[in-house]
Formats: sequence, structure tokens, C-alpha cells
Amino acid sequence: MTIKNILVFPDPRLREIAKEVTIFDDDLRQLSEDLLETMYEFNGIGLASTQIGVAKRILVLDVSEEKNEPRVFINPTVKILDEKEKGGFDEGCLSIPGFYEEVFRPTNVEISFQDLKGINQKISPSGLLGVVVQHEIDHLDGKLMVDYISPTKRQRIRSKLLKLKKNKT
Ligand code: GNR
Ligand code: NI
Repeated sequence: MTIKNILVFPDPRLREIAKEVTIFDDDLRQLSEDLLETMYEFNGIGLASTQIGVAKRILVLDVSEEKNEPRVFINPTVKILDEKEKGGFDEGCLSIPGFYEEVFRPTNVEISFQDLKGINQKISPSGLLGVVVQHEIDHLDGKLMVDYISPTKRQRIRSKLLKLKKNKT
């Protein structure tokens, strides 16, 4: 069990397209545990492998009140069931610390994925779960929540985070 460092925007590694998982072994289980531990440590409700610099299609999340319902999604894909039905939600991101932006995402979706044993699963998430899964799948495709806002706003966030980084070292 290890707590990993989380990459911060505009780190270029956050733009990598993560690769499909093909081997379901102890290393994969270890990585999933590390992701969950890191997510809980930083009080996140989701985390994508991309955010710790490992470009594999793995995401973890826990949207429960008690923080006792860890879930692992391997090779997840989204199917949008209703293109027009969208909800706005104030999103945060551990890779964009201190910023919250409203993002509109499809609310009627179906998620297909594999579990840690490599078995195919399918869910129709509602509410927060649907938002977070889509936010994490975006990470696996090198996409960030700031890509949904205006370039001017994105640039401002980028400058502020770069300045913070410079002052840290
Ligand atoms: O902790 C997180 N909270 C959150 C809130 C609203 C929408 C999405 C999220 S995910 C985020 C953790 C994170 O950055 N995951 O990639
Ligand atoms: Ni995020």
C-alpha cells in the first residue's frame, strides 16, 4: 500500500491517452489499492490512474457517505443514451486544486467495464456516480474539466497553478 503523488495541471502527462489493461494480475490489484489509498488520503471521490502518472485504463471511486464503498473500473467505456439530457454540476479535480467549475455532462449513460477479475460488467449510474465516472474516463483520454470552460479562464487557472508550483520549491 502506497500513497502516490498526484500530477497537477498543466503537467503534460495528464494529456496522455491511457492504454487498455490486458493482464488481470496481482500488479493490477496492487495498483488499484494504491489508487484507492491515494484517493482517500486526499479526500477525493474518484481517481484515474493517469493522475498518478500511470497511463493505464483504470479508475477508482467512492461516492458513498461513509467512504466505505470503493469501486474499481477497468477499461471503462461510456455509452450516451440521451444526447440532449444534460446536467450541470460543480466539479472539482485533485489535479486542479482549488478550482471548481460547472460542467454539463449527459445524465443518461451506460458504463461498460471490467472488474479486477477481468469479468465484463455494465451499470446505469445516476446522480453523482454518473458525473464522477465520466470525469474519470475523461482523465484516461487525457481530458480535463478545464477543457469544458473558456480558453481565457483555462489560461488563468494554468498561470495560477504554475505560479504556486514555482513558489513551492
Ligand atoms: O474529488 C473529486 N470530486 C469531484 C467532484 C465533482 C465532480 C468530480 C469530482 S472527481 C474529484 C477527484 C478527481 O480529480 N478525480 O479525477
Ligand atoms: Ni479529476
